[in-house]
Amino acid sequence: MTRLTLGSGKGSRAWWAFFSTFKPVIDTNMKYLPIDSQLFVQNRKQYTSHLKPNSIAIFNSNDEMPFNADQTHPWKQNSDIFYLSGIDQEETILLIYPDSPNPKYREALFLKKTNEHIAIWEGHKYTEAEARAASGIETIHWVEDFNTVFPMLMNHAEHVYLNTNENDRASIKVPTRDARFIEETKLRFPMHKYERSAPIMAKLRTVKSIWERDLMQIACDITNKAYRRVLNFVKPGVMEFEIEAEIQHEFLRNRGTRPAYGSIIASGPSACVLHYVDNNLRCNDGDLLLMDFGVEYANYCADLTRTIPVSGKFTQRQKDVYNAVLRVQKKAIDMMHIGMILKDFNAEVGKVMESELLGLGLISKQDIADQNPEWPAFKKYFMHGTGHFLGLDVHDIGDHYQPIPAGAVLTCEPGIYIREEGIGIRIENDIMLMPDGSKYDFMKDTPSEVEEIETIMNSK
Ligand SMILES: [Mn+2]
Repeated sequence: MTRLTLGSGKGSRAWWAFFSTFKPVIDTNMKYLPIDSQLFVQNRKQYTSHLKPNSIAIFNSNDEMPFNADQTHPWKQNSDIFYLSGIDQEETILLIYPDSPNPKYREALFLKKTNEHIAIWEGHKYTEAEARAASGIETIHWVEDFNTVFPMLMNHAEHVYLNTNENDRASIKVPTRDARFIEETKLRFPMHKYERSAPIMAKLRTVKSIWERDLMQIACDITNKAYRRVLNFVKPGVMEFEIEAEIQHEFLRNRGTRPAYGSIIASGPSACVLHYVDNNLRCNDGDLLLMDFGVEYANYCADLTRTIPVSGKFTQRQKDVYNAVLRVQKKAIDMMHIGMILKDFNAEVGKVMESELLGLGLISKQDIADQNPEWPAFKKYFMHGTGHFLGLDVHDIGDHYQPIPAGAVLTCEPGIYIREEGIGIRIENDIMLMPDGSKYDFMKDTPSEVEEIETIMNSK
C-alpha cells in the first residue's frame, strides 16, 4: 500500500504536485488521498494520556439522516471519531480501553459489515485490512460483535468516557448516536463512573499537528483555485448561482468532498445579510460581490471570504472601504498571538475598526463618546466577531475563554457593512499560531490586494 508521509513539515507544495501522478493503490470510497495513519495513532496516544486509570471510552459515528423515500442527506463523519481513528464510514464504533485485562481490546474498531452483496448494492466499505491500515488499530470487528465485547469489558472497567457535542454554537435538536448510546449505557450499567470526553477532545483538537496543517493547506489550496477561477468568470450579468457552480466544479475536480458550509455568493446589498445563501440574484455592473466559501477535504475545512468588484474595477468609494477592511485584517493578524483570549482579541480589533470607521466618516467621535459599552459604535458596521476556530468543523471546537495555545487555527475576518450604500465587504484568511510565535497564513497565495484582484479580473 502506498502511504504518503505528510509529516515532513516541508509544506504542501511537493504534496500538491504529487496529485497529478498519484494512482491510489487501494480502492477506497473516499475522494481524498490516503492519510498517514500516524496522525490517528498519535491522536489516540494523546487522548489516552488524559484518561483516569482503568477507563473505557466509546465513540460513535454520526447517523445517516433520512431525506425522502430511501435517500439520506449527505453524510459527514463525526469529527471526534475521525480524529481518533481516521475511519470515514457510518455505523462505526471506536473503543479505547488502555488498561484492558485483555490486551487485544486496548483499542478496537467495530465496523459495518461488508460482503459481496453489500459491495454490489451499496459500494465499497472498509475491509478489515483497509481499516487497520487507515487507523493503525489492530483489532477490527464487525459492528454486531460490539454487544458481546462491550459488556464483557465493562465488567472490568471503572470509569466510562462518553462523547457529547459541547460546541458552544451547537443547538442540538436530534439525538445523535453518541447521545442514544449514553442513555442506553447508563441504564444498563448504572454503577459505573461516567466522564466526559468532550473537554479532552476540545483541548486536543484545538492544537493542529503538522499532518493536519498539511491537510488544511490542501483544502485552502483547492479553495484558492476556485477563487481564481471565479475571478476570471465574474462579469456584469452573471447570476450568483452560476458563480456558486463554478466554485463547486473546482472543488470536486480537485478531490474536495463538498463545500464545508453553504457558500455565500452575495452581490450588492445582499452582502449586508451575513448568512445570505439564496445566491439567486443577478450581479450588476458597479456592485461589489462578497463570496464566503471553502472546501472540505479529508474532513478538514477551509474558510475563505473575498470581496471583488463585479465590473473588474473598484469605484473610489469601494476601494476606500475595501482598503480599510484590509488594513484591519492585516493589523488583526499581527495582533494574534499564543495565549490571547478570543474575547479580548475581538475587543482589540474593534478598536482598530473604530479608527477606520472614523476615517471613513461612518461614525463620529460623538458616537464613540455616547456609545453603549455592551454594543460599541463600531458594531453598527462590523457586527460579528473577528475569528473562530477552524479544523474538522468550520466552527471548530475550542475554548473561547481560555488562552489560545500554539497550533490553534483561527479565521481572521473583519468586515464593514454599509446597508445604506449597498456595500458589504469582508476579507477572511485562515491563520495558524505556530509554536515559534510566527503566524502561518493558509491563504497567503489567495489575492486580496485591490491591484491584484483587478489585474487578474481584467486578464484573460
Ligand atoms: Mn469564517
